[in-house]
Amino acid sequence: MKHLTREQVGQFHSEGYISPLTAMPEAEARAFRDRLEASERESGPLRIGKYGSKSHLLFTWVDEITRNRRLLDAVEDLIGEDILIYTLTLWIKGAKDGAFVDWHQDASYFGLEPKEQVTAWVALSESSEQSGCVRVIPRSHLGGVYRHSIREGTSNHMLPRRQAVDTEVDEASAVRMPLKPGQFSLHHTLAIHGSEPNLSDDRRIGVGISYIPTRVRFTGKARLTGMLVRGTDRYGHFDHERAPVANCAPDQVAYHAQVMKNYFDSKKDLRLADAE
Ligand SMILES: O=C(O)CCC(=O)C(=O)O
Repeated sequence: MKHLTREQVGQFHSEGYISPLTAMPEAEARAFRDRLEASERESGPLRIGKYGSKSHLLFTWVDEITRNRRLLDAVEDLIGEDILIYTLTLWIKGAKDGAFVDWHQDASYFGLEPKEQVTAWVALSESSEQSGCVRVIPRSHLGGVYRHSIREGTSNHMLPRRQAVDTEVDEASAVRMPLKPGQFSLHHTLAIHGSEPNLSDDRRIGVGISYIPTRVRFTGKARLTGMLVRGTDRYGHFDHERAPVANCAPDQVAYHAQVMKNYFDSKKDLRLADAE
């Protein structure tokens, strides 16, 4: 064990999540936030589906976060030492902007087998009950993949496809995962989770990193890419992504656009129940 206790690993398997864990001191997280805000001044809003997705290909500060030793040690304790990033999302809610995330499972639109993906959600600002921290339904990862459908008329839904789980969610059983800047939570790919709007006066900023062991494969037709962040890849199910050497270098921006198109196109041949 490199970071987690046996009890924490046990909790992940029985409950579907662990929180809070610490990746870095608060001051370091604030410095990352400063770099994020400098990138926003240069490149505009970091929107999901654009620069806010797979941002580890565009920004050196995101690449650095994904390779944080304590973060990877915790992930390694769950999935082993050969680790790829499958995707990454910057979850940014403005103060009182109404944005929320409906109940969903990550596995429902990832198209991965076996279902061993783990999401690490790293806070770069205070993620509290008031600012709309991530909520999870304990043990919901034990029920397999649920049907999802598109919620029309919900423009504040942060997921690009606005999907939500069709099953009745017992909200009373939901557990909030509040985090200080520099802390992170881990949730299972099948755990039903979501978050409420940010009612605080500050932005709520999190980096959601989807880590997979190299043995996992994509079940759709396309050949996808992943970033090897620890260990070796003895399977070759994914082409390895190229890390940025500067923020938004033109060739890397073009590379990101091509990777993103391939990623989103690849989901089109997955069944609706599983995907969008
Ligand atoms: O940031 C949020 O509120 C939702 C995060 C989420 O859905 C995820 O990390 O998978």
